[in-house]
Amino acid sequence: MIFGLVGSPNKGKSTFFSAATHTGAEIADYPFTTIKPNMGVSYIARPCPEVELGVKCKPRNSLCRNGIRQIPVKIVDVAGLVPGAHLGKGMGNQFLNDLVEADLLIQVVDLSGQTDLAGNPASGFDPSEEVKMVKEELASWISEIISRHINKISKRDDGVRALTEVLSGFKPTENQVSTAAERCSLPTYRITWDADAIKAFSRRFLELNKPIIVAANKLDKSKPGALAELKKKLAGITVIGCSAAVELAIRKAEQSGVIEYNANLASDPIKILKEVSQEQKIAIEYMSRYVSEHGGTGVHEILDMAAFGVLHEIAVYPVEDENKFTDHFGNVLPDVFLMPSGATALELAGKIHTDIAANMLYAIDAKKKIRLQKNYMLKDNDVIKIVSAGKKG
Ligand SMILES: Nc1nc2c(ncn2[C@@H]2O[C@H](COP(=O)(O)OP(=O)(O)OP(=O)(O)O)[C@@H](O)[C@H]2O)c(=O)[nH]1
Ligand SMILES: [Mg+2]
Repeated sequence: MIFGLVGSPNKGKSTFFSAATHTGAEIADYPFTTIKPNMGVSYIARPCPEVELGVKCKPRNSLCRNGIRQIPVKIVDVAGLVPGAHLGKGMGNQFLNDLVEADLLIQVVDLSGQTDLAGNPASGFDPSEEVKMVKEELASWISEIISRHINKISKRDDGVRALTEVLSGFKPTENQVSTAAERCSLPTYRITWDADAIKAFSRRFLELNKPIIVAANKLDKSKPGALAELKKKLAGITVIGCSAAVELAIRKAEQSGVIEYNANLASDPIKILKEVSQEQKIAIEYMSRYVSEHGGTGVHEILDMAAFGVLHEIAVYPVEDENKFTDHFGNVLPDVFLMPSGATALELAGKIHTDIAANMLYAIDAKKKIRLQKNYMLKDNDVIKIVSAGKKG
């Protein structure tokens, strides 16, 4: 799974990226600090079945901390988007291509209103304008791609197939393309759409292909009520407040061994481990108060919400031994796979190996020890053994 960080310049994308991936990205108080995309790995969290099954897991494709399974997701942090980006303004549009593969976009906005659309200092700037602008720029980018190929598309009978091919970089399903066209009441047999129709289609396609979640950043210096106001203005979009700067400061202090951070503890989530200066003590007390008051910094809440709340992914654990919950080598609950909700046991088999799917007989629910049909619809947190005629799953 890939999340793309988008937004206008100077909103805190690279700060969010560094805080989430625990790697350094260049951060500065001026627009266009980021030019080349930063790529990194972060984790989304789910309760590990080791707790309910009373076993100790040995993860291979993920991590487990205090009974919480941490599943890797890729994050890409790109240059800031400004009005006219699709025409080459600002850092141009080449970096838009870095977003093409993202499954979801996290738009970082400045909730404090202290930067404008170009990332320059402002006061009382309305962050909902940033969301509108980014949507328009991304839709224009898609429109440009379609317009470039419209002659070729119009010669094909099956417009859905033709568009799916032209937009193949986005890895769209034909269903996304046909639904977007239907929602604009546009015919898809031998497409002869004008510029307005292409734009309308692109907006709908964007909604389906790149769902957006809004990270209302700089909450630490925003006015009270700003978050509620933004949520009201962006009704229909998931908006979560966060302070990427506080998360980054905590992670840095943790990495240097000064503190221990346990986000799950309501009181005293930050423990001081070393002798610290008065200045550090004040900073740590501030961070501690901030996370206690807000129930965290919002950064990981946003990542979890993106995967499980917006994309509706589920976490499924394939095993080879349904009694010991192990793989071939005896690793307990070794792998966790993210699957789209509605995925079947057969689709899980396909994700393990095409041969296993081809020869699949049935599946076993390892928690309940019951046999499941190939078309069994997987549930979040399922532990599943695939039984196939050739190999065992
Ligand atoms: N108070 C506060 N400041 C923040 C927060 N997040 C980022 N900043 C500051 O905002 C400025 C811009 O941060 P960056 O992470 O470089 O922003 P960006 O969106 O990547 O900017 P470009 O790469 O220029 O598009 C820096 O001075 C950060 O320290 C936050 O949560 N709270
Ligand atoms: Mg940046």
